[in-house]
Amino acid sequence: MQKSQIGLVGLGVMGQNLALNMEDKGYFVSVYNRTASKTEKFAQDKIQDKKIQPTYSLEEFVDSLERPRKVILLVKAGQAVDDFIEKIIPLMDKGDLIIDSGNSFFKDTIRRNQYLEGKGFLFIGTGISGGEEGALKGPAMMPGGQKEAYNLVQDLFEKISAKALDNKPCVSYIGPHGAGHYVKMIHNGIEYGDMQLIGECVWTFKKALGLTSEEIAEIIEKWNNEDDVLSSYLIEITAESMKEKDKGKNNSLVDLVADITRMKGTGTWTVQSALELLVPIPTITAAVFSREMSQDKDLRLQLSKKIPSYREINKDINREELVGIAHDALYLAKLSSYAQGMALLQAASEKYNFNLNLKNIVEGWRAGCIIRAQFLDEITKVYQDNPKLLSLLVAPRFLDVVKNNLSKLAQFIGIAHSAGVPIPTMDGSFDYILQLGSPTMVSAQVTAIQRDFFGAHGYFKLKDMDNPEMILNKDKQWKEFHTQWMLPGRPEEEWS
Ligand code: NBP
Repeated sequence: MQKSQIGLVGLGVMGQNLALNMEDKGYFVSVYNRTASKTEKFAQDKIQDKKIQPTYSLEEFVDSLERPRKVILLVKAGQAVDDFIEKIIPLMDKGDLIIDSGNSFFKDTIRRNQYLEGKGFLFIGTGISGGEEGALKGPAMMPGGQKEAYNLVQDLFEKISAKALDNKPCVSYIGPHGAGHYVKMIHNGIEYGDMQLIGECVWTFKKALGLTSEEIAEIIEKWNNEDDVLSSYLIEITAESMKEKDKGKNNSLVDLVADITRMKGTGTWTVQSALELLVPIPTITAAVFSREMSQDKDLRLQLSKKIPSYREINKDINREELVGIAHDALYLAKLSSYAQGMALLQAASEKYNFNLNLKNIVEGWRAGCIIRAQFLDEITKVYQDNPKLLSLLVAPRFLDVVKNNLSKLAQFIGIAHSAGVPIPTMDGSFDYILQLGSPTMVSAQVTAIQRDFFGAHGYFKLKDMDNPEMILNKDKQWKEFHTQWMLPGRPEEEWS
């Protein structure tokens, strides 16, 4: 019997569609699922005339694969992946490859990679983005693991992945062990930011201008024009979904949807990683906290009866003007969010020796994935020109956006707040730019001296405060002091 070139375990939504995608690209595929009835149904309904072999035991599954065996796991992330690895490795041979394509936590992937490598197996942890449709028609893929492992599946991955407009496949070797899952995690964090930023624009249009969901959908739809800097999948689906009517009625569906946003964890992991690596990502953090706040529906209902709603006396706001301001504000806020995400990738690349190629990563997000956007072509060019760029905000083509749109973002924030709309991601994006653009953070001076006052934690003083170009850690241009706050005369002591 013809051996299959690839095996897939886990016939959930993603697994079924990925199996069909691989078969469509000419591969013989074996499939297995923990619950056999799902395999039976898949076999009956979807693969009658296809080169997909259903199997009903792990032994049958492993035996059906050509060597070296390549097995894709698409099961629920977490313990299920470890359990499955334990079940399948006694049946496999050294040199065989296991590919975890679920949304696994990158530190689990690093651990699994080491564990399996120690036993002689190859292991890839790959992020897959694009949901059900992406899995079927072409997802963006972010594989990490041994290079020799990637070489075994490069051809397959390039065939099944999405293709950008220039026909480049949306997949490339990301780096060792957990690099692929790390990059997928950041992709999802950026996605959280994008979604919340758009939501804040919608809310502002509703409250400041009193527009209906349908009217807002029409505005947003125009932002998806080919030559618009905001043109993206998320803008497209926001407009389309906001036009949807409740079944058989004239109400917009979105107005009836509960204001509760669930999440599965990748956004939270992104924020945790940022805290661990000390890289500020205020926009993405605000997006995660906004989802958490949305889940506190009962609390909001109770407290909103007591907390006075804030709204300044209705100012006359010109619709066309606000739409223009919102467009430019959203573009800059998005740019700020991507600058944060890319800075986190740079830091993680050093910390975990991922050796990330930012240009390839962004290039691979141009199609197939949820954050696909025209804007990513621009970011690709930026990293092509300068792979070591300090911040996306200062790339020449984006510095102009910062210069031109900063006052629009400030205006938008003012209008939204006046209308009583909370816009934490817009605030986060704006403050991030202001902080990075501040050679002296006065708030930090105050905090430093407060810490010394109550805890004798010391503070730094630059030798020459008149020289604004002094850099703290360079050439020891600073000294550490402590003021003896409790002693008369408050003598200052030099600590180093
Ligand atoms: P699920 O995440 O719901 O996983 C369903 C599959 O996991 C089924 O085959 C199920 O088998 C299997 N499974 C579970 Br649940 N527990 C298991 C265990 N202890 N041992 C073995 N198998 C187990 O479905 P999905 O939405 O297809 O997602 C698959 C992976 O892809 C997840 O990691 C997800 O985060 C990731 N992902 C999903 C999307 C998306 O849009 N859905 C996008 C990108 C990535 P059963 O049939 O026997 O219960």
